Order: sequence, then structure tokens, then C-alpha cells
Amino acid sequence: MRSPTLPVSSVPLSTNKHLLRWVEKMAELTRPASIHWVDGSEEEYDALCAEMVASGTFIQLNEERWPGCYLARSDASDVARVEDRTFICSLSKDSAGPTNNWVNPYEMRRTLKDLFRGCMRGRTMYVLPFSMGPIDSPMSQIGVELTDSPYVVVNMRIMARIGLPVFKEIDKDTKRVVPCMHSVGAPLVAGQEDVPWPCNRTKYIVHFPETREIWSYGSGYGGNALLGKKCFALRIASNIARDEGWMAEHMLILGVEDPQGEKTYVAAAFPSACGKTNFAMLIPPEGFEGWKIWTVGDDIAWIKPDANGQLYAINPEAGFFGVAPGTSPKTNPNAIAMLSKNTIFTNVALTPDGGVWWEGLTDEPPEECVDWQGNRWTPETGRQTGAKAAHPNARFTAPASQCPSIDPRWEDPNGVPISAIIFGGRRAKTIPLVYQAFNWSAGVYVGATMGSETTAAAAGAVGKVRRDPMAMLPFCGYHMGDYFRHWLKMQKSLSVTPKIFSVNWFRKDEEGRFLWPGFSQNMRILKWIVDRARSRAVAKETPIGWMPRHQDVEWRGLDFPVEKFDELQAFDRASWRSEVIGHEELFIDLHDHLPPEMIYERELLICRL
Ligand code: TSX
Ligand code: MN
Repeated sequence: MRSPTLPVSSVPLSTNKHLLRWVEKMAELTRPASIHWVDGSEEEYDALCAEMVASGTFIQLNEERWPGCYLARSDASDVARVEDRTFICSLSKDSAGPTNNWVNPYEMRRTLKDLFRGCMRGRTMYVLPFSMGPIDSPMSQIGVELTDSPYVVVNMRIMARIGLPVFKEIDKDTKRVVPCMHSVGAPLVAGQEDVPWPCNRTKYIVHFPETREIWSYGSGYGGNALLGKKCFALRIASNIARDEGWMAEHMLILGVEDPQGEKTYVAAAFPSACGKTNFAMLIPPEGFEGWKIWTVGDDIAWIKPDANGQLYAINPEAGFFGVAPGTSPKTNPNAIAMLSKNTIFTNVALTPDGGVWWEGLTDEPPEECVDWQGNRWTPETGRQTGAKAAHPNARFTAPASQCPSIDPRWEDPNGVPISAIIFGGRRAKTIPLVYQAFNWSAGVYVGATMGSETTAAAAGAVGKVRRDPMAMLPFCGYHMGDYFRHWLKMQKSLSVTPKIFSVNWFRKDEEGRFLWPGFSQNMRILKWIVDRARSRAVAKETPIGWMPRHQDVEWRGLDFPVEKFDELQAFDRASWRSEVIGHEELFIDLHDHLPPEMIYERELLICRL
């Protein structure tokens, strides 16, 4: 007879003693009704999806038009990452820095113990092993997520490598495993009926950088719950990378292939609402016949110097967790093709024919649909109440292998060589369309001071510049000043440093109209960047860096007047003086950890102005 307090378990799929002991200990703490060791098979995936269809968590979409696709609607209170509930619990507050929420790790452990005690009652605890990066890559890292959410398991199967091959790797005991605890924080008592999206008003997203642990409570959504992504691949990995001499960055990776078949890879960091996924999957415009953009990743890059001091990057993810609204056959045809099958949609609208819709997918909205909260929605009700059919942060989870532009080398265990790094932002004024930093440390300064104007989608005042260094503000797992120091220090292990560029697709004219058509046309700027990285394009020197002149850009297929280009590239002394004052505001917060090079670069810039 089994003791009633012991959970029913599937056969453990690992023989690793540490793992078995940890699973047992965590089951004792959280008291699940059963334990399910995740093998990662398609049968298991299908069974979990079927269970979620039966329980009301998933709606299966029209099998003809959307084969293998599901829709989930989250709780209305659980729709995004919760930055104010995200904690870095390092031993000293100082090493977390002023841009992170810090709590003493001993105190936080007590809090978490109390929260997790019995939190999985009535639920299944899934033992979910995952590899960030291809399993055969020396750059990949392994974690095990214990979660009571089957939604997390199926999403993680798309976003990471999971299951038996990872257990096999764990049993070799050659790589350190990052333990990740996750609960939606909604235990069920006997006979209690479940809800489609269980979660808890109380939320904690907690990182212990020294012991390399993640504890997440109360949310089932995105980066709060798919712990391999932001929590591991950025916040914990940034700590590992700093200690081991590599970089964990919030960057897309793409390859530019020219008509001769020469390929150049670049990595690029953009804050949210800049169209990072669109850029990663760009299709070259008219005039660029024979050119091709290949996608390696759209969100995270792990970048490491090889034995010769050349930087190589892998995408630690296996899928795309992209924002649906705004994604259309016009803005991103590759994404649309990618998500036509085997895709999980969260918080988009459901059409009467069992399809999905979101704002921006088509020019004309459907005559009627069911919105992300399950209510009837028509263009008319939308106009009257202002309600959106899809939540602005609605997502698709789609396998990278389905992306038509996926790079043949996207799973190369050694990564791809990075020749250029791009920092971007959404800025109506001041920042030119493109310029190149003078050198590595000037480029680090460009990344450290980058920012974006808040759009209506984000919280806070619209149109105000928010500094977001290297687009890592919410994702750097230690002191931002020390992070800049690490960037500067990386130069010492490099024989060739990637060239660093600033781009701004969003500059506006006096009437508030975008000066640059963007999207496919960004290819022209990308070509100049690649040519500069390969030292074969001309540029003119300005106080902020090197810029292309109109004649240095390939304009075949687009009529773009020189006057408009000059307006886009205009460097205005007065606005740059106030820009530098804006840089100072960020630096004041970080002053006691700020590397002196950042001050020198600022002084140099001021002198040149
Ligand atoms: O994703 C975008 N990119 C990158 C594409 C590779 N967006 C979408 C907004 C971010 C979520 C852009 N929006 C881009 C861009 O380059 N540029 C703009 C601004 C813009 C919007 C509409 C037009 C032009 C520029 N329309 C016309 O010119 C007709
Ligand atoms: Mn991101």
C-alpha cells in the first residue's frame, strides 16, 4: 500500500542521485497528487494538449486551416512579465545593483518555503529537463523545471530541447544543472473544480545568482513561467557568462547572404516595440535580388570567443515566443508562414471558423469574433468600448524549424561568427538612422546609453525616453555597472572585435511622420553595416561616429531623395548636448560601479560636440 501522502509517480527517467533527491524533497514540500517525468515525446505532447482541451485550458483550432494549433486564454490578471515582482537575491544588495529588486536570500528562502508548502496539492508535478542551446553544443546549459502547469510543459517543448536526451545528458553528470521551481500557486482540494488558467494574485519571480537557482510562484504566463527563457537564458546566464568570460545578451542573430553566397552574421539588441522579430526575419526589398536574410534567433544570443579570439553566437532557444498583434503578411511574412501549424496561441481572438485573429493581422477586422477574455467582439463593440480583440501582449509559440528563413546553421553546436553588433531604439528625434561607433569602448557607450520612447502599449508617459542599456534593463542578473565593465573587459579576449552600430528606424519629421519606410527597406542599412564590418564601405566622420552618405547606400529599387536622407542622418549639436545630459541621469544611479571608461567616453563625446 502506498502512503496517502506520497504522490503517484511515473517511472523516474534519470538515475542522477542529486536530481532524484531534489525531486523527492520538492514533492515533499509542494505535495503534488502525482509526479510526471517528462520524456519530451510527441505522444506525450499530444496527450497533454488533449487533456488541456478537455479541461478547457486549450481550444483546438480548425484542423484544416490551423493544423496542430491551440488557443489558450490566460486569466485577465496574468498577461505579462511582472518586473516589480522580479527579484535578484544575491548575498549582497550591492551586487544586484540599483536596477534590480533585491531581497536578502535567507529571508526570500523563508518566504518561498511558506509559499511553496503544499502549493501543488491536487495537481501533477512535471519533472521537465531542458537544454538551452543544442544538446551537443559546448555552449549550451541545462536546467530542470519542476512545474505544476501542463501549459508550461507544452510551450517549453517548442521553446527548448526537452525530455529523454536531456536526462541522458544529466546522467553523464558533466554539466551543472540549474534547478527551476515553478508553481501557479493554485492548489486544489479534493473535489474542487479547476479553472482554465490557474494562477495566484501573489507573484514572485526569484533568482539566486550565486547558487544558480530560479523560483517562480503565482504566474503561468511567458517569461514568468517558461523559466528557460528570461530567467535562465538571461538573468542567471548573465551571471554565469560574467564568471566564465562570455556574454548572455538580449539579442537577435541574423545572417546576411549576398548574391555571391558570402554570409555575414550580426547580433542586434532592441528594446520592446521596435520590431525585433520582424528584423530577424526580414525579406530583402526590390533591388536586392539574390540577397537573403537568414534567421538564427529573435530574442537571446549567447556569445563566446573561440580559441582564436573571434566571437561566436548560439541561439539558446528552439522556438519563437513572439508578440502576435502587428504581425501580418505585410510586416512579417516569414512569421505568418511559420505559425500556420503546430503553434500555441495565447490571448489572441478566436474567429467563428475556428481560426485566430489579432489587431494588425488583416486590414479589415472579422465581422465578429471572441476576444481574448472569451467575450463576443465586433468592430462595433471595439469602437464603443475601446476593447481590443487580442491582448496587446498576446503571443504565438512556434517552432524555429518552421520559420522559412531559419538559418541552415541555426543549430550549429559551435555557433555562428559575429561580425557586427547593432544597438537600436525607438527615437522620434536626435538619433540618426545609422552610425558606426569609433571603436569597442565607444560602442559599449552607445549600447549603455541606448533608450526608447515609451509607446501607448507600455506603462508611463508616452514619448519619454526610457534608458534601457543593451536592452538588458529587466534582464541583467547583476549590477548594471559591473555588466558594462564585463563588456569592456571582453575586448581583451578578442583578436577581432565586432564593429558596433546604432540604428533608429523611428526618426520623425517636424510634422510627426516617420522619415524612414522601415521593414524590408532596412536591408539597405544592413548592407552598409555588413560592408563596413568587412571594411569595404565608405563613411564620413561626425562627432558621434561614422555615417554613410546618400551615395554610400544601395538605393536600387527605391526612390529616396538625398534631402530626406540628410534629414534622417542629421546630427544636431544642441539636441545631442541634451542627449548627453540624459546619459548622465542613468550613470548617476550606477556611479559607484560605473567603469571609468564610460566617463571617458562621455567626456570624449562632449569634447567632440
Ligand atoms: O518592425 C518594424 N520595423 C522593423 C522591421 C524589419 N516596425 C513595426 C513597429 C514595431 C513593433 C516598424 N515601424 C518599422 C521597422 O523598421 N518602422 C516603423 C515605422 C513605420 C510605420 C509605418 C510606415 C513607415 C514606417 N508606413 C509607411 O511608410 C507607409
Ligand atoms: Mn525579449
